[in-house]
Amino acid sequence: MSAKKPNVERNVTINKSEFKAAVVKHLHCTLGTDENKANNHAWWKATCSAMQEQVLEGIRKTQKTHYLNDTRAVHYFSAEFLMGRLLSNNLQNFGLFEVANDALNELGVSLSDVLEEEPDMALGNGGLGRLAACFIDSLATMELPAIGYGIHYEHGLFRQEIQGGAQIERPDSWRDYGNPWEICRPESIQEVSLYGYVETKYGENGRIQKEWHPGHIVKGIPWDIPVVGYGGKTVNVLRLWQSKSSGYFNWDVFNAGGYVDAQVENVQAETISKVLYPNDETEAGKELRLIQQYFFCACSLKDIIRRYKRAHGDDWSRFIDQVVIQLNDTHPAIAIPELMRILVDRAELDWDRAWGICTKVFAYTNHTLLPEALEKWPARMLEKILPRHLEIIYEINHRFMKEVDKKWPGDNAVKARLSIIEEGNEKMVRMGHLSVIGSFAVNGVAELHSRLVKQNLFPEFDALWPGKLTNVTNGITPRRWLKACNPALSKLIDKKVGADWPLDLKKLEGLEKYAGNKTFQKQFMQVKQQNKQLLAAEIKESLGFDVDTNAIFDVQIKRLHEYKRQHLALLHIMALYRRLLENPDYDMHPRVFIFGAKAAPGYKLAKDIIYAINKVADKINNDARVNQKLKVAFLPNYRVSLAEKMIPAADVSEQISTAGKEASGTGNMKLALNGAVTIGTLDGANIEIAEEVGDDNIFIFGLTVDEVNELKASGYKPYDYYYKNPEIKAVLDWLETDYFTPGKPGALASIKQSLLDHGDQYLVLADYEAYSKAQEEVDKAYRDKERWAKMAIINTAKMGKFTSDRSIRDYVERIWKLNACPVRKG
Ligand code: AZC
Repeated sequence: MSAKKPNVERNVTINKSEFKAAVVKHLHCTLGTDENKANNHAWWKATCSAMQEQVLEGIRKTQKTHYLNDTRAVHYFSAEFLMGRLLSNNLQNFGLFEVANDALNELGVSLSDVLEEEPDMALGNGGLGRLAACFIDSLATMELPAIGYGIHYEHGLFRQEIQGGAQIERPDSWRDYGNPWEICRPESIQEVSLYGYVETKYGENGRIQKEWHPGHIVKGIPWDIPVVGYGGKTVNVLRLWQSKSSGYFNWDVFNAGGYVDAQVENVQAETISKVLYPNDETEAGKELRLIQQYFFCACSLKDIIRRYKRAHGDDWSRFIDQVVIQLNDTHPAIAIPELMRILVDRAELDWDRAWGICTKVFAYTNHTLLPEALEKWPARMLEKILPRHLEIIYEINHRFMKEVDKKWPGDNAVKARLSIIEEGNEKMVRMGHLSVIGSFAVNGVAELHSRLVKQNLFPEFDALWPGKLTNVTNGITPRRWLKACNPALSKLIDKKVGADWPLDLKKLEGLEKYAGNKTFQKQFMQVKQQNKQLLAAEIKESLGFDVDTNAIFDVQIKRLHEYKRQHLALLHIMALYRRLLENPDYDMHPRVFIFGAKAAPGYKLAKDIIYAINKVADKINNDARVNQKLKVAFLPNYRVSLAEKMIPAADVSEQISTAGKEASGTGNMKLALNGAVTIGTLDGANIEIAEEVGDDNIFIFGLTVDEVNELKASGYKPYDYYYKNPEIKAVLDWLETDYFTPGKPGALASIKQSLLDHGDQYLVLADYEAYSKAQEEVDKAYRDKERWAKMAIINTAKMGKFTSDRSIRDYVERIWKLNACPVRKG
């Protein structure tokens, strides 16, 4: 049966010989080299430039169409966009992958080698940044007018090296040799003010006028990264701001004294966009971080307003019809007082009208309940960097407190909880509160998480504004996370359900009827086997040892964090090792535990866990008594392009966070989509994955959110588990010896301490036994080849809900109220 062609009308028609000619032209005319001299890097650049011709045409047509239709657009504000590589994605989305492959082939060049030349665009830490990247892919694919706004970091997330088992951070330099995709737009440069003081003036009609005299002005230079929708019709852009010195220094302010302190002089404008903060789920609280946030929000708002004014002049009445701004977490929350400042101080609207506009423009997504991730800024820091914004925040709060008093008269406790300002030793500005108050919609990212946002994080806000707090379950783009990263499985799927599933992922349900079909099972598992071989080759190249591709590939890939509990997996690996040493006939199917994880450079215990995984891996992999059955591979420098190799090869997906802590997870969706079976807790989107695949096709274990709360309330004592369970005791004690770190006893002891003496905040020991039992079930299931194949197929078949197109549809229909704006040929 031949594959049905996708039901997409493509805007691009370029054949192999034209593509070939374009590549050669760029090799000659853009790079000044020729076919004989060019290395893969040059071929990569030439191929990108050939693509870029199509891309630029797409951008031009898209922008013209949006302008002529005067469309309402969503503006996705995010401090992070974890884009990964673009060439393969752009080729796929333009439908030119095969064309390019054949064209390069004729030139004696391998497209897959060329693709490997592209550095990842790693302008994000983890889930939040990758979600933003998936969302802009869906927006373009669904032909929605959208623009992503963020920061053009010179250095993205650090490159991780492992030396002697420990993580070493090296700078990431994704654009050292130029980036062929980005387009500089000097015509849209913006200026941003910082520091200085506020002057109060009285206007003719008695109106109080505030004037901010900044101490420093920096320039924001926009770089546009194309976002090619699947089908190549709409090409939106991601606009990233780079900071540059404006050469401006306010001598008046300086001479007035006191306002511009020594630090201001030291501010180097270029440092603002120099580096991405490498923290995931922890708020850094650093001055430069706040400046980064304000910098990109201020540039982006000016850009939006410039575009609006071009069509509507000074008439603000249509602003709320044209503009919606989604705040990706609180990182861009400072945009709320900035828009108020523009409307009240610059456009001279009265407060109520300005606030009416503001609160119809912003919507806010919360991504975490972890207290250490909820941003708070010292009022003093805001006053210094953004004095007018602090005044505006106080005014917003003052008016809001009156509203609270109407609902709960005289209740000071509720006021203290709801106030944007947290009183204490040091007055703090709560950015989450500001975001909820300044937005018309607030969402969590999975059903459970959104319920907890309402119940635990913002209960009174929910009571005050019923319906404002809502859920939009996360999603992933199936174009990158199945079609592009797993071509063998994609082709197999095409044959069964047709080729338009990348646009309509529910079509995968058509696979369900083959789940019990022996032939299909065999084909499906053969693809998995091929992908495992590719990953085994990667492991060999990166780590130097062989892994058995008949073993279960058990994969845990995500940032390293105690709540994600990589150390729970580690304790279990050590227990398996111990069981095998005690009983060489211990009956288990061979397994390779594969990890990928970066730790925030300042997060000591997370780095200790990486070290421990590597040390335990060294020992096990070199122990001939066990290494036929057990291996551990920690692949360094986990990133999008490595995920694309690991995910298609996974048999088992580890999603083992403490219930209530992982807001959603999106790796869980990517792995299941590629036929991995989840072992996981009832947390985040795991719950919704379980609902889709059914209890027989997932291994759920461990405490529920309610049980976690009960256990904590009743006084959790990790030592009880240590004394009760001899395996837990043995394994924890083992960590203290020098067995894994010869000559260095105690080198892994911090993990034991955190679990016993520091209270095991994430209930690793409480969930250990259930996890270990669930792993035995996994082992049993895998040995039944038919049962496993069926489970794997059903996982792929049932992932339709988790396409980011569905998430975007939810946002569009329930929050953004946007219309698609098709871009036509010509
Ligand atoms: C992450 C959540 O931890 C993860 O569960 C979720 O899937 C993802 O956002 C996308 O919604 N949160 C973050 O990355 N948060 C921060 C502050 O970095």
